[in-house]
Order: sequence, then structure tokens, then C-alpha cells
Amino acid sequence: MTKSVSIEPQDVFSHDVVHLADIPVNAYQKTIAEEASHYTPEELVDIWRDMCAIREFETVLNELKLKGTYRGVSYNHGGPAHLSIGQEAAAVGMAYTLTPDDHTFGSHRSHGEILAKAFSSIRCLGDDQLLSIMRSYRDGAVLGPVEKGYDGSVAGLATRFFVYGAYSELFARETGFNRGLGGSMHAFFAPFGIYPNNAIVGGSGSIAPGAALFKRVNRKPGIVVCNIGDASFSCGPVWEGITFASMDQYRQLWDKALGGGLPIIFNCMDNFYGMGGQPYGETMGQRLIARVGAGVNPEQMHTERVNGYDPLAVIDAFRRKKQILAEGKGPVLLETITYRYSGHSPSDASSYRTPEELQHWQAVDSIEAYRTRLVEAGIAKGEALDEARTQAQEMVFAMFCLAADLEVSPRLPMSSEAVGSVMFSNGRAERLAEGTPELLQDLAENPRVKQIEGKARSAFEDGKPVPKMKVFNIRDGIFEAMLHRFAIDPTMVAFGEENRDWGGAFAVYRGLTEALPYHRLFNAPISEAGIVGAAVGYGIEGGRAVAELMYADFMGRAGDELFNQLSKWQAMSAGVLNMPVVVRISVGSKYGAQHSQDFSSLTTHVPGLKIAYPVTPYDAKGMMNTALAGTDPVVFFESQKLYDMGEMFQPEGVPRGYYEIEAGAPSLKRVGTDLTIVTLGPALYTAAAAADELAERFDLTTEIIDLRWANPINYDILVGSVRKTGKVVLVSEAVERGCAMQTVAATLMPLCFDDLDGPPVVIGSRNWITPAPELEAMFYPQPAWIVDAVHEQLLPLKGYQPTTNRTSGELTRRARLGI
Ligand SMILES: Cc1ncc(C[n+]2csc(CCOP(=O)(O)OP(=O)(O)O)c2C)c(N)n1
Ligand SMILES: [Mg+2]
Repeated sequence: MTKSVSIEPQDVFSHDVVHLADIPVNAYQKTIAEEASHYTPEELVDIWRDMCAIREFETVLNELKLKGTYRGVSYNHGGPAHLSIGQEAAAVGMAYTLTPDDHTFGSHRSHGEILAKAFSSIRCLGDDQLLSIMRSYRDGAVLGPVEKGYDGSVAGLATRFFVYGAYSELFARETGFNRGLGGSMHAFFAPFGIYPNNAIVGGSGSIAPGAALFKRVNRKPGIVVCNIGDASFSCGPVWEGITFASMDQYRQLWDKALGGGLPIIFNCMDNFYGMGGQPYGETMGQRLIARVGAGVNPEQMHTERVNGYDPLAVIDAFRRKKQILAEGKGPVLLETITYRYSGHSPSDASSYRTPEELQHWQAVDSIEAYRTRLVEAGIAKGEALDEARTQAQEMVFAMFCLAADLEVSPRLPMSSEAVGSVMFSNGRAERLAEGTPELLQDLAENPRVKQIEGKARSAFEDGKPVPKMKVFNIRDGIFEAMLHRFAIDPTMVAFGEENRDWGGAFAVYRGLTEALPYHRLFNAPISEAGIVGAAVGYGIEGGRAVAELMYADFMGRAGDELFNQLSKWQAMSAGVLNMPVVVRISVGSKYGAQHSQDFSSLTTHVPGLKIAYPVTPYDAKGMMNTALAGTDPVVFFESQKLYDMGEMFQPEGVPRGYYEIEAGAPSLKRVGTDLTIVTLGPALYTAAAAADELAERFDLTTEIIDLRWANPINYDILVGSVRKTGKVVLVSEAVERGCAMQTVAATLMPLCFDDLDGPPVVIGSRNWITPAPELEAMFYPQPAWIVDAVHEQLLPLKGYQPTTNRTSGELTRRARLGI
């Protein structure tokens, strides 16, 4: 399909000037009297109480970190405490207008924000809803300690519940929201609309847009707020998240009924510092973070700077910005000015700022200033406000004491396998929501479906190879699996670079454009971090996303999203969250050093990812079916060399119907008795060629096992084979040093020690850059390398002349040189 937005020279060459609109700075100047229509006196006092509770929560932590004791209670808190003392008005103002349907994401410094959001959500929810949330959340594990002996209101109980759950989480207690597996910088509580905070600076910047995408695609109410610091605005993934969130297509090309631009506010909590670096005047050049909005879209992201020392100014801004999002004109950028009195962390000696600057901010402290305004406006008497503050402080202190008490709030026992048990959810979900998936056509009418219909499902017919154009190939296998799930799961979306009209970077998606509306299959900006981050946010919200990275070499561009986000959120949430996300990554060749590296081993090293690398159409379809029916993150590698490959190993060819291939199950591709070759990726075909030579020239039979999954791995079939043959070679196209096959070899060694004739031999690509296609044979493992290794390291082959040098001397020489 061609583009509907056409580009014409007479338009783009016409003389013009770009006018930027004014960016409001502290436009809000209302008095409390002028705000009377918006608040009851009680509501104005609630704002004060919320700020006081947050200040107390953080003060307890500050004192503990600095002195080890607070009000006579000693406690050694080993973990981090990035406090936001001074930033309370910004947090309360941000949260005040939000409902539980509005989802916040935050940073390493978000204790104040999550407390403020919880207090606001508690006010929105009825008693029955609150009780049901507290009783069902982790089967009442957090509620138990706080309801004992408490006979106050349900809202009061919920407030205690939240403060206790937060402290418990910070103190690594089983009674924390996530059993203490998240901790201070990652705390969240989804039932109140509080989504993950992120210890990676700017981490939420690429994830939160995925949450907003989920809301749009699945027609969910509410908005998303991405709370990140001023220094994070120089992080690439934040910019990528902003560009992902502001794509024109949401308004220009997507079904209008979905609601237009993504409903997201990027809220910069601008406290003027990173740790010691100063974005304002030192490490960045905008001076005004709000200015960034001017570069994003014609509306300048409706950007503005607001006074975050006045809670009512922030509330006013959020009220107005929510309206903009409701009109489909998002995203929005807000710069909320604030300041932290506390250090970045308690070890911070504040060597980067003067005591005078600190004093000047403390002199206009938001809590005290707001108290004065309430009293002067006659909203409440000073004594009543002080009484409210004391009550808040006592409640917070009591919850701290409960959380600090190891009897009441135990840690996971050291012998526990709890962490292991939540690394994967291992779930199965036909669909992640009810409803009819949106399709544009009867799939039987789809041109690709029809084309595949006429293809041979095996590489050979009557013993003869089927011509390339007529054989069902790996592309088709992935396509069939994806189409199947698209037709069942209404939440499923796919996106990436060149995913729509182009047909996916390597034509795997050809035909999907005709079948799916824009919002289920779309082109993303060239933003690998933005793409994988959005998929993570989409998954966190409960949707199924398939993201595509064009080349494995580009994984570094999405490094944090793959290694810290996609992989870790299930476990950091103690299993509260699932991550039903597949990241398809194509492994290149022929394009030289930066487009041809098999990086599968990088992801295999990362805990929390399932790694698939199918190299036959049968496996590609079955493994994609498994990935798309599961609830775990799967990194799905595909070889560009093999996309056209027909099925050579499955005697009946690739089934037309649905089937799954168990995660971690290797595949016996050829039976033999003299040698085992274990492969991952395209090395299967190299091994097959080597096995042919060993059979023809030396009368040896080789058992070939394709791992298919680099994680998990069921070793049974490998062990059975190696015990039988006593010799094993492991081959993949990843560079040899540190590749996943080294781990498999090291694991097999003790399992099969008594049966091995020699140590397992690992063969990978050379520890070099990938050279030009004409030279690739010196880099990727060749059949002769395998035969050479057998001869040199396992079983001398009579009369054989090796073509490469795999002697111990040569291997140690290379190691010494680091090549
Ligand atoms: C990717 C990354 N780089 C560096 C750090 C270390 N670090 C933690 S907080 C911080 C400063 C962040 O400043 P800002 O984004 O303004 O947030 P603030 O701390 O002011 O709330 C740094 C450098 C990190 N956690 N993550
Ligand atoms: Mg900052």
C-alpha cells in the first residue's frame, strides 16, 4: 500500500517562516480566594496533609540514613534513599486531579509521587473498592499487619496500608508491594494507578508512551504521566519516547474514534540538579526544559513551565493539560519547577551548591508557604493545620515502626527460591482481553494467505527441491503464527521500523498491512529504545506487543530497554506484572561489521529473557506460536540468510494448523552414534554439511541437535546424546569468546563427565568484526572448521589434512592477543 500523505515539491519549496508560539512561564498567579470554586476547605486541607505526610516519610529515611535512628527507633536501612524533601508540592499537585485510571510512571526519586498518587486515588475510591483492593492484593499480605487493632475509617486504613507497603518495599520485606524485590527506586502499586518507577535515569521516558499507546489502542480511560527529572532530558531514550509519543499518524492516519494523540504528560520534575551536575547553566543548553517542546510538533507539546512550589499552580496545570489530552491533542510537556533540600542520596555532601542557595529555597518552603496562605485566606486555623500535620506524622511514624519490625515484617528467607520463582511467569493466555480483534478483511481473502495457500510445505517434493518462490519458508512460518494470534487477541499490536507498507524490514509482514488497521500494525520512528520501551510499557499495562529491531547490531540502541526493562519487570514486581512482549530481531549478513553480528549471546546473558532462535520454518512457526501464547518476554532472533529456507527436517513439512514448540526444548535434527553436534542459529546447516563430510569420508554418523532456545534449555536430550556418542561440538555464529555455547559446554561437562572422550569443543565466529561478504567465510564457522575441530580435539581422522589451525598453541595465541 502506498502512503496517503504525499510529499510535493511545490509545497516543500515554497517560501515560509516558522513561528514559534510563546511558552508560558509561571503563568498561574491565582489567590486561594480566586480558586474557591475549585475546592472545598477540606480539600485544601487535604493538600496540606498530603504534603506533610510525604515530608515525614522522607524525613524518617533521611534521619535513618544519616544517624541510624529516628525518634528513638534505630534501623539500618541498607538500600538507597533518593529523597525529595522540598519537592512535596510538585508531587501532590501532579497527583491531585488524577484518578486510579490515570497511570503514573516515575524515577529513582519518586517516593513523594507515589504517596501523593496513592492519597489521591484513595480519595477517589469507595470503601468497598478499597477493601477489595487491599484484601486481594497479594492475598492480603500487605494489609494483615496494618489492620490489626485498627478501627478507624476505611480511607484511613488504606492510607496506612500504602505507607506501610511502601516502607516495607523499601526495607526489602515480604510485606512490601513486591515482596521487597523492587525496592526504593522501583516501588509501584498498580491498583492505585501507580506504575513502575525506574532506577535508570529517564527509563520511564521510553516506557510510559507504551502505556499511553495501550490506552489508545484498547480504548481505555485515563491518561499517563511520565515523571522524570531535568537531567534525564539529555537521555536519548527520553527523546525517543517523546518522538514516539508525538508521531503524526495518531491524528492523521489512525481511526479518529480512537481519540487522537497519545494521552501522555511528560512531567519534568525540574529541581535544577542531576546528582552534582547542573542541567541549568552547566550540562545542558536549553535553560528551560519546556523549550524542548518547541522542537517536537507544531503545538510545541502545549509546553509550559509551572511553579511547583505552589500545589495549586500544578493542579491548575494538570487540569488544563488533561483537557488537552481528552481532546486528542497530546502529548504534553510540563516543566514543574521544584527543589530538593535533601542530598541526591544521603552520602551527598552538597559540595556542588552553596548553603545560601539552599537557605533561599527553604525560606520559601512550599509546605510553610501553603500553610500561611490557608491561614490568611481563612480556610483553616493554624492550630488545626498543625494538628493535621501531627496526625499525619504519627501515622507515618507508626507505619515505619511496623515495617522496621522484623517480627511483623519479615524478609524473604535466605534459603528462599522466591526470586527464581518469579523470573518468569510461564503463563499461557489465548487472549489478553475479551472482545473481537479488529481486522480489515476476511483473512481468507488476504493476498499473502492466498499466496501461501499454494506453497509446498516442505523443501522437497518427490525427492526434488521445490523452487524458492513456491516453498513455504521461515517468513511464512512467522507470518502464519502472527496472523493467527492477531485474529484471536484484540490487544495484540506490532510495530517497528518499516513495519507497515514496507511489509516489515524483511518482508515477514507482507500482507499484514491489508489485514490490520493502523493502530495494530504501524511504523515507528527510527528509535530502537523508543520501540522496545513502548513495547515494555504496552506489556506492563497488560497488552501483547511485538516489536521489531531491524538488525541485531542495533540492540545497543535499545540496550537499557532490553537488558533492564523488558527482562526485569516481572521479577522486580515479584510476579505482579507480566511481560507478554516479543522482540523480533533479525540477524544480518553480507552488510559488514555493523549489520552482521549475531548478538544472541548478549541477551542470553541477561536474566529474565527467553531467547528463541529458530532456523527452520517448522520451528519458526511453532516457536512464534509459543511466544505469542505466553506471558514472558521473548527475544526472537531470525537469520536474514535463512528467511527463504524451506522445511528440510520435518518429514511431514510445516503443518497448516496451529501447534506450539515448548520453550527450552531442543530439536533432534539428525540421528547418529559417533559424534554430537549442538547448534544454535544458522550453524545447523553448517553442521549438517560437516556431518555429511564425516559420513562420506570417514563413515561416522553424527547426531545433530538444534538448541532452538538459548534460554531456557532442557538438557535431557543433549545429555542423552552426549552420553551415547562421548563427543560433542557446539557451534553457533556468535563470536566464540563468551558466547552462549560456552555456557552449554560448561554445563554439559559435569553432567556427562564420565562418558566424555574429550572436553566439549565450542566453535563460533572469529573474535573479529564481520568482514565484507566476499570474506565472510574466514569469519563465520564453516563445515571444514567443524571437521578440523573433530580431528584436532576429539577424534583423529585418518588421512585428514585440516585447513584451519585449531591447535592448543593457536587457541592460546589468539586468546593472548584478545582476538
Ligand atoms: C542511566 C543512568 N545514568 C546515571 C545514573 C546515576 N544517577 C542517578 S540519579 C542521577 C541524576 C538524575 O537527575 P535528574 O534526572 O534531574 O533527577 P533528580 O535526581 O534530580 O530527581 C544520576 C546521574 C542512573 N541511575 N542511570
Ligand atoms: Mg534533577
